[in-house]
Amino acid sequence: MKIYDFKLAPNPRRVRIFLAEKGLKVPLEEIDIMKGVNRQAQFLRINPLGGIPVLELDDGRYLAESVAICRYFEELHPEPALFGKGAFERATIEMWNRRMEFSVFTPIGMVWAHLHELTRTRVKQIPEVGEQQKKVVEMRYRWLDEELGQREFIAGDKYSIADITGMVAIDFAKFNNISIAPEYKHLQRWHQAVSARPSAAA
Ligand SMILES: N[C@@H](CCC(=O)N[C@@H](CS)C(=O)NCC(=O)O)C(=O)O
Repeated sequence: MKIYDFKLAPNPRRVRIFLAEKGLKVPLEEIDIMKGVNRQAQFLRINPLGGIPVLELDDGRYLAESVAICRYFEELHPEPALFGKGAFERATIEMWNRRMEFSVFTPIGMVWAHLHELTRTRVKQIPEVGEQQKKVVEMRYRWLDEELGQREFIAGDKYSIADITGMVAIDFAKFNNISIAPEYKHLQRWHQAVSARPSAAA
């Protein structure tokens, strides 16, 4: 078993943090996406969409998509439960993880795609889209600050996959010169707490 990884990229980091929270170690193989190794025929046979991470099982099967890979390990190693337990908690964590992906990570990714110099040769950049998405990110940070004024973690009183997605997205935003404004005390408090967990260094 191994995971195709790239140390600097946010999605594989989600899986590394998840595994660290579970106390699991899986060999990693670095795929340099900045050099386009993931866009070469050999890797496209593994994942036709070219994205990393990808989990390769010992029997030759593959799983792509960070959350699918995390779910696989959750099934095999249920504790600590990072996708929740019971119908309501599981659905709540699912809701929040999807919100972190679609409403926080996606606009941050759009800022990266449309404004960052490293994506200039890969994407037809439309700077106005990047600037507009920056405003969306700012709105989402304000919303998260309000939410985190009501509970300890993103999806409730327990750390979950939603905290992993949220933290990884917010850390990735720093590459795009977006940081948490000092007045967002609850968001700051949460970010410091999740960043202090040993898994954050994975
Ligand atoms: N939805 C996928 C996204 C995978 C993805 O886009 N990964 C990025 C790295 S964070 C990547 O491989 N980018 C390079 C490329 O697509 O060429 C997941 O959650 O795993």
